[in-house]
Amino acid sequence: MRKGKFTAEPYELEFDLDTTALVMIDMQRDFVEPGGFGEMLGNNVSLLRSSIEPCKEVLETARKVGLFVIHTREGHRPDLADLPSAKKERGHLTTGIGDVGPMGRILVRGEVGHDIIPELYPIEGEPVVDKPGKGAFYDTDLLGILRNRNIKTLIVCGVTTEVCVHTTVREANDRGFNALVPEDCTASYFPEFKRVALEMVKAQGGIFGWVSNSDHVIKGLAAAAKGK
Ligand code: C5J
Repeated sequence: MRKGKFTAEPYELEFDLDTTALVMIDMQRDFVEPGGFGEMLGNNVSLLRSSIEPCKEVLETARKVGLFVIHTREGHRPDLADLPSAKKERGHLTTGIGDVGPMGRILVRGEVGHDIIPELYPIEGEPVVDKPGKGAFYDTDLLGILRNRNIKTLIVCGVTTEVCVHTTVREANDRGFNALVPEDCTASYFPEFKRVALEMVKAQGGIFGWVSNSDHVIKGLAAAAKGK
């Protein structure tokens, strides 16, 4: 028996450890670390950093119980051939995507700032999905990876709540997955956006998915692993 239930809103979510995956969205240095692109844009990265410890605890438990773990990174090819001009031009930034920022070329694969923070670094066997957009399904091989593992339930953590996490949860919902977001494992530069984004996920009977927290997720995973 590898089945369990997560305490969540709007109601408990039943899951099976063998068909559940943890998806860690864009915990990249440029978004989360002081001195990165996010901070360069004037954002307070400490708001995002509060999610690191809960993410780490969920990740460690997921690894212990043998859950399938996937990481994503937002970014582009070094030649920027996959960067739409609309995305490049948005915001009229003097230093934007592809330009040299504080941690190398901004959101370019292979650069220091594009990489995942050391606290949550992927280990062997955990696929890293590089995504050019906000949603983790758009123009990536994530759907194939999940289907090949018969995954049905996603625990979605990471940053930022209302941008890449929310877009991914919506995409997952439309593709037939049950997605759950542990609220302390996600963060936004704008706390009000985080609050509303999570309200939207669980509204109307869970129109996009479920909201829980790291404690409930850890307890749910551990109990399922013990067959309780
Ligand atoms: C943003 C993300 N905020 N990972 N990316 O541009 O949410």
